[in-house]
Amino acid sequence: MRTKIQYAIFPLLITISMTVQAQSQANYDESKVPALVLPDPFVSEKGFLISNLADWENIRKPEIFNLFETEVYGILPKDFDSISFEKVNEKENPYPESADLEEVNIKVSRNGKSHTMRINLFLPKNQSGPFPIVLLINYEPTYTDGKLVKAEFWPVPELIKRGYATASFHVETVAPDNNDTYTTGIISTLYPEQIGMSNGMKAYGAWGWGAMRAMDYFDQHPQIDTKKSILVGHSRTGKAALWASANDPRWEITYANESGCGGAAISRRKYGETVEAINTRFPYWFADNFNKYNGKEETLPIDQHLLPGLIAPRAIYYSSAKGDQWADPKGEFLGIKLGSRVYSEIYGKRIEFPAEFETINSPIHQEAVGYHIREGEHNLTWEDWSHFLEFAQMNLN
Ligand code: GTR
Repeated sequence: MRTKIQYAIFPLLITISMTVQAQSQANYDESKVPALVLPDPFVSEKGFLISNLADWENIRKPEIFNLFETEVYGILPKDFDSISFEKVNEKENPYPESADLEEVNIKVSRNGKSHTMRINLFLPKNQSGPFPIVLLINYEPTYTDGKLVKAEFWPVPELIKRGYATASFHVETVAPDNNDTYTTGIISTLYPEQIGMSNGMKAYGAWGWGAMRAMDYFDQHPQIDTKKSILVGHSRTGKAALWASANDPRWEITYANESGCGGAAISRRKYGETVEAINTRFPYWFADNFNKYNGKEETLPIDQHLLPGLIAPRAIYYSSAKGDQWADPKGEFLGIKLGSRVYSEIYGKRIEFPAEFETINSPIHQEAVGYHIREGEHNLTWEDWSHFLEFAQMNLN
């Protein structure tokens, strides 16, 4: 008979061995990357050339949005009946000297049912607001017993010192990061009609929805300046942050760190994690329709270089790590470099990227678009934050 611990450990061991196997079988050979033939951002589905702002915003951008919604991420529903905010006080503030902590329950009701999510917000003390806000969508434990669990991942004291308010929510508060239980949050309670739809909301829609509700709280907060708002996600939540920002124009800057396949990186490159690998290991992240492209990335009607255009002209920042080949750093770079064409050609931003990925030796901080690659492994580190915060300083209006 198996003990409880065995029941807990077996699924974990299976996940780890699937990860190791998927990562070791992936392609890391640049000579095996197919020649890139990518959908053109500036040709509409009917074949019209898109060369001005009106045609971009009225024709091509909605087409691209619909394709990402239907074929990749699934719907992020925007409707609900009511929302209310309640400050609670359950955890010790780890920074009583420099910041005030607000733990907030956000209760949302729809069709007679309700769901409550939790955000944690730190506001600078002894500085005068309203403050710019940095929201991190978190899938790491946040803090316990008055301490941040991974201080670099969410560097609250550094952000406070620089005059930001900063908040975070754990994905579990809206949809658990688990194939068996992801619907147990808002999906089954508030949006049950999405279940089973081929373009229905899954975890990324739910996590993006959580960022929107956090923004609803900031929007009515007298100490927060939402004109200066920054949404941050790492890896799986980097993908969610991009989709959230594509849906919610209230975010002024969006930062996706090492978001890889289905985030920053071009799917057609088939380098590192592929569409099939991600859909197999995480069938609850993307819309069911995304499975159609398993092993057939070249048949996608869009690719990830078209995602920044849904956020433009608001600022966007990507970063990679050299040791994170699974996320395909070159594909991430191409995602932002090619994606920045909408910023320069439609919105007139001054943008110049190096011709070759291999020649990058320092952060590339342009008007509204930025990128860096650092040494080291897959993680959100202080080095990532410090490069990004320099970019944010330049780009907060
Ligand atoms: C990996 C997954 C990546 C990335 C990463 C993470 O296992 O394959 O797409 O999202 O997890 O979130 O750390």
